[in-house]
This record gives sequence, structure tokens and C-alpha cells, in this order.
Amino acid sequence: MSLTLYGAARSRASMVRWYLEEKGIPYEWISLDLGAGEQRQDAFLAINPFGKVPALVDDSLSGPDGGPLKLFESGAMLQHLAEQHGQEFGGVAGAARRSLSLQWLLFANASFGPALIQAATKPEELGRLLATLDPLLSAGPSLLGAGADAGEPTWGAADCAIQSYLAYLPLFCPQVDLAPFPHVQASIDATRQRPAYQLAMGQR
Ligand SMILES: N[C@@H](CCC(=O)N[C@@H](CS)C(=O)NCC(=O)O)C(=O)O
Repeated sequence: MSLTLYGAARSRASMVRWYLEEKGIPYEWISLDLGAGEQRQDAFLAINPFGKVPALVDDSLSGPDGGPLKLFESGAMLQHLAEQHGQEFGGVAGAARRSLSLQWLLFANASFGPALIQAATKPEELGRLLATLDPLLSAGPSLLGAGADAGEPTWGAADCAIQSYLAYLPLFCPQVDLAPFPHVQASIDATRQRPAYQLAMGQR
């Protein structure tokens, strides 16, 4: 079994890399030079026809062409890793946790990420999302809770996605005052302390 993650510095690949590092899942990291257009060359287009990173190849499963499974979209990769390699959805609560994880991944990439990118033109939308998110982060490092079964992981794909975007906030939106959102601020501080996050972000 082998996993290969294609990415680039300062790209959404860091999110997927953080998950792999955090869970101790072995993988090969292939860094593309986006500035040189490596993502648009045939070798990579055979992995992601849209020519974007991240992309993940998992040879423990087959794709529709009979070769190793190839995935694009960071949220799909996180959910795949959580299901196939992260053992996140076992036990009686597994089905509910799987659906909740998917909900948070879609929220992260389809609602929260775009709100962050549009913060300069639509600051009220980002403020509204942060105000709703803040109390939900007060329970600890897992948006899904500890799980009904002992031994289930408390930090997972959903947390990886949401916390990754939150950690981008001070970098991309330094104008946003986080003082009204103490749990958001605490989450960002805790994320930055995690060794796996630092490694994925190329900070160590
Ligand atoms: N929604 C996609 C976004 C992928 C994406 O836009 N990747 C950027 C880097 S963060 C990229 O590859 N840009 C290079 C290009 O479009 O040529 C995901 O979450 O994986």
C-alpha cells in the first residue's frame, strides 16, 4: 500500500499533508513548481486533469481506469483518508460521524474558504460565520466530539479543514479583529503549536 501526495508550497496540499502527518500515515510527498507550470504538464494532468494541487494517489484501491485510485479536491482526499486510513468512523456512531465529517469538509471548502477569500469585499459574511463558529470551537479540538465509542480519535478530517482555514485568517485577513472570537483565536494558537502542522506548512 502506498500513498502519494502531490502538492506545492503555500497551497491547499498543506491541509492534506497536515492530516497525514498528524495521523502518522506513511506517504510520499511530491512537490510541483506551480510557477514553472509543472501542474499543467502531461505527467501531472494524467493524475489530475484539472491541473491543480493537491492530488492524491492511493494504490490500495483501484480507480475507474483499473489503475490506482487518483483523487483531486482536498476535501475528498481528507474524507478518503479519514475513512480508509484514519479509522475515524468505527463503532456505533460511525455513520453519523462520517456524515458530519463530510458536512464540515464541504462547509470548509465551499463556504468558509470562499468567505475568507472575499473578506475584503464581504466582511459581514466572514464575521457572521466566525460568530457562529466561535462557540462551536469551545468544546475542544474536535468539532465532532469525542465519539460514542472509547478509543475513537478526537481530532479528525473535519478539524483539519476548519483549523487550516482558521490558521490562514491572520495571514490573509490581518484586518479582521479576532478579539470577539476567543475560541477562534485559541484554535489558531493551538494549531500553530502542533508539530505536524508546522511540518506540513514547511515551518520546521
Ligand atoms: N478546490 C480545490 C482547489 C485547488 C486549487 O485551486 N489549487 C491551487 C493551489 S491552492 C492550484 O493548483 N493552483 C495552480 C493552478 O491553478 O494552476 C481543492 O481544495 O483541492
